[in-house]
Amino acid sequence: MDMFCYQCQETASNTGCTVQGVCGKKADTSGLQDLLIYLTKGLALVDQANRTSQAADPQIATVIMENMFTTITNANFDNEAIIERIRLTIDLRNASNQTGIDHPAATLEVGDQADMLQKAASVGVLAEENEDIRSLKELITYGLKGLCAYNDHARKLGYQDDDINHFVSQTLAALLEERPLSDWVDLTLKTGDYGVKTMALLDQANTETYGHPEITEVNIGTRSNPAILISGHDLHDMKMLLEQTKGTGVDVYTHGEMLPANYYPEFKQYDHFVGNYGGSWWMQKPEFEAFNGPILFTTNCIVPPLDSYKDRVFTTGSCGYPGFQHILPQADGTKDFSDIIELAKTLPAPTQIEEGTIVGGFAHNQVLALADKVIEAVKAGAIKQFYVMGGCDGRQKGRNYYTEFAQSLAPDTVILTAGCAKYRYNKLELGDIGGIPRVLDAGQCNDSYSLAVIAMALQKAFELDDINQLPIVYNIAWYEQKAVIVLLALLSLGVKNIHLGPTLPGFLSPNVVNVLVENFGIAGIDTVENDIEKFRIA
Ligand code: SF4
Ligand code: SF3
Repeated sequence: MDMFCYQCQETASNTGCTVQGVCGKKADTSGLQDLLIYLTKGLALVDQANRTSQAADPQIATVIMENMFTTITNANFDNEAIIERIRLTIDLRNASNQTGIDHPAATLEVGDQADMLQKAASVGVLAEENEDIRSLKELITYGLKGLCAYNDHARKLGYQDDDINHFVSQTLAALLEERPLSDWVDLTLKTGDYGVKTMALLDQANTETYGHPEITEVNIGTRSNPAILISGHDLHDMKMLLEQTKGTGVDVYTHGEMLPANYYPEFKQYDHFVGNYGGSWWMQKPEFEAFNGPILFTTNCIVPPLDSYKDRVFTTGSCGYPGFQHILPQADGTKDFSDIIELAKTLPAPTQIEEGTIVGGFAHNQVLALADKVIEAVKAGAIKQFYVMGGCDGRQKGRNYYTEFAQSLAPDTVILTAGCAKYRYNKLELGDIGGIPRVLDAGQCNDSYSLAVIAMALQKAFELDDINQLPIVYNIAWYEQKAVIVLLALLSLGVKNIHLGPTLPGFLSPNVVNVLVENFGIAGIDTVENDIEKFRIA
């Protein structure tokens, strides 16, 4: 059976995974995900028709969000879970299709897995034959996947904006249509506008619920108690786990994209929240082995596990892996993590792999509290340039570039970061400039929103007409679809000349790359030496 997927940076030969994903995704899982996306567009079509005469259905919005999130790179490898979502989507669509929409995506019925895979074969990415239109449609789809993931986190904290949900459903429905290229360019930009709106909503949800991130020294060593490692982006799960482990003698550590949880006042109050263990997602095999205790994935990125630890991994939310125990929410939305806690009590404490601390918590509120100091340092010439180096990390060898680039930057530069890309340089000793650390970590990839807020505040402080007049260079690393929405959001805010690496997306056709180069000055990366030279202000 063939598959075709080119949604992430590690896609085979930078053109497409066709036999098995570099991520470990199998052809059948890929086919089921294609079918789920197609049916989600059908559900969106029904939603659009209903919205002309009745109030929006929040259940449809939720199912759309969760379906999109489920298909993000490294989120869900579990065929059973995807099949369940396919059936749920069809049931909801049929129950909601009062206007009798007869598009195939709104009427398709499925039988067993073999039947689903047969039907999936004609609705995948390659069903769109025009290379440029396919490229733009997928760029929009991937942006929407990232947007839906962020929107889903906001929803779990009780924050929703139907304007965002409406846009998502409208755009997914539009993707079933044939339209001229220019329409897809417009929709790409509009997806970026809504990316900003969604990241702002999630920022509001996180900070109103858990307080503003503040400067924090995060412990990266271990203690002697048994412990649970929590990974992914879901702060709501983080809160429930901390509450339920309180007084049990079980400690909690973060991994990968959960590191920024350490910066929130709400989470800091728990004495058994010890710190962060290990590095970014792709280091999970040796690190999970050494951790000894249970691991909870709240979102991507899952790497197919080693036998040595696979029996102590749990998933929740939109992620899943065959054989991992999955924790479902109860009727009121809360989750019962007692199985994980009980298992932790029977296992040894983590093996220490590092010691010391790393500093983070430089989200917009904290940086703006230091604004006078920062502005003074720029005016005095102590800080010459800022480098936004946020985004994703990945396992490709070429990503050493980011470590070497950070090391080669002049001492009068400051790195602004968010997302797991930070692990390429957040443990280097890069020092500070008059007390301002040279690596300012705002948080998770969605906290790239904070970097934009900081840039806009600096623009105002220096009375500049254009955000591009600031001494900020954008050298961003991407891997999965959340980075796609971050990129589109930055374009929406008018940021130009973004460098994207380690490779430009394989899903961008040469003509679409030209559009991005001509209108936004998007470029790839070169050698560290050449880029350091090129980006430096004289
Ligand atoms: Fe390949 Fe990436 Fe798709 Fe996995 S998500 S199948 S690595 S393109
Ligand atoms: Fe993505 Fe896996 Fe890091 Fe949130 S989650 S950034 S790659």
